[in-house]
Amino acid sequence: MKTKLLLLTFLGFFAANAQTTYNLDWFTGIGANVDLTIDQGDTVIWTWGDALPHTVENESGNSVETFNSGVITGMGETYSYTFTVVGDNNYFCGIHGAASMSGNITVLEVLGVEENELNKISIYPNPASSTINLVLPKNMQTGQITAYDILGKQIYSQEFESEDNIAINISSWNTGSYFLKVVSGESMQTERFIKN
Ligand SMILES: [Cu+2]
Repeated sequence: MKTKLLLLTFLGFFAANAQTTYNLDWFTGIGANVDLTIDQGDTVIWTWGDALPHTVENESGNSVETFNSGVITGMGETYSYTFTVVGDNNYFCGIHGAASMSGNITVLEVLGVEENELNKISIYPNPASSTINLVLPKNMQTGQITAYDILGKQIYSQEFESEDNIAINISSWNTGSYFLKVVSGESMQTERFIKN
């Protein structure tokens, strides 16, 4: 069991390195140039910088991917999206409009990346102290999430269905390293994260 977990740690490092997470602030009046250039498979996290309701949504006809956060309200709230299609994605806040809140995410092709690499689960923030958010790939939308501590002891388990962003409260967990295993049909992935 310990050998297996060490191997998973090793594989986890490679998976984490293949993908980058970017942070963007998102608040009324931030402007029309909330732009980023990223690679295929990278994740963008928008963090609400004021207490007003906002959306993050693609501009129909001017984006290669379709995404919409729905209305989210609250300082420090987040929305994340993992971009896998090469091209431009103009997006805006559907409540305050493009003049007040908009930008473009340009997604560059990554050569030699397997389809699998674009379908990794991602955990943020990492390290985390109170809540971890889990972004699941499109081929893993129903299944079971299980967390293990470094000794392989199961700490947590939940079923999930049709959610692309799952929040898990870890505030009562001991500090240290954990493995999060996600099983969906025939697919299984493990990622490591740190509670601090
Ligand atoms: Cu807004």
